[in-house]
Amino acid sequence: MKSKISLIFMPLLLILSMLFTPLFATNDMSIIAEFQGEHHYSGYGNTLESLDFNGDGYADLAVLSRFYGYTEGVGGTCGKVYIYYGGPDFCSATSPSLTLTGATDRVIVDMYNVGDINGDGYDDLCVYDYVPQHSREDIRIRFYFGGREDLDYPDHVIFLPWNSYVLRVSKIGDFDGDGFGDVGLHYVLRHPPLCREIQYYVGRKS
Ligand SMILES: [Ca+2]
Ligand SMILES: [Ca+2]
Repeated sequence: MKSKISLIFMPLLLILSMLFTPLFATNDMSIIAEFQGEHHYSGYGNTLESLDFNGDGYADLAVLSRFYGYTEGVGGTCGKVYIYYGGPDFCSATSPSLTLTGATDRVIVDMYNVGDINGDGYDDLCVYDYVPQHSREDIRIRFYFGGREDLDYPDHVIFLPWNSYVLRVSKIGDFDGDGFGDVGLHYVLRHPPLCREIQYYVGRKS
């Protein structure tokens, strides 16, 4: 369990190079940009992914605010994804170009750069969410193909078996050489007293 100190209203610093030097020492280390979450305990920066989502040759920054919507003593966690487009003018004033907000009954838990899984030259993003009931049913991973102008609807959805949860969705490249990027899915299937870890690979056949 992560301590609350990791969840508080902390700025997210994007550092050009650390090289074991103190963060605020006098040296040539440059801070590219500084962002912070929209409210306390939002978990902004809980996950960061770099991908070229709009296909312009510059890496874009995807940030997960894992506890977006949470109010201490009340709850209300939804989770939220922000995508900031990179480029020469990227700085602290850069606003997210795309956002995706979860819901209290469909909480965004994590996100992953899965590479170019539909072979169109744009990097694609995977978002993992679930229904926060005791059964943890309706585990879902949604795929958003890069190049789109919003995140309103996913391009592809995979539902996992009842009583499972995702450990990791991994970018593994074009594993079978068909021109489409493939994805490694690592999840746990909980059927007490047994608990099985499962890994399988998904990809699109040409
Ligand atoms: Ca880009
Ligand atoms: Ca793509």
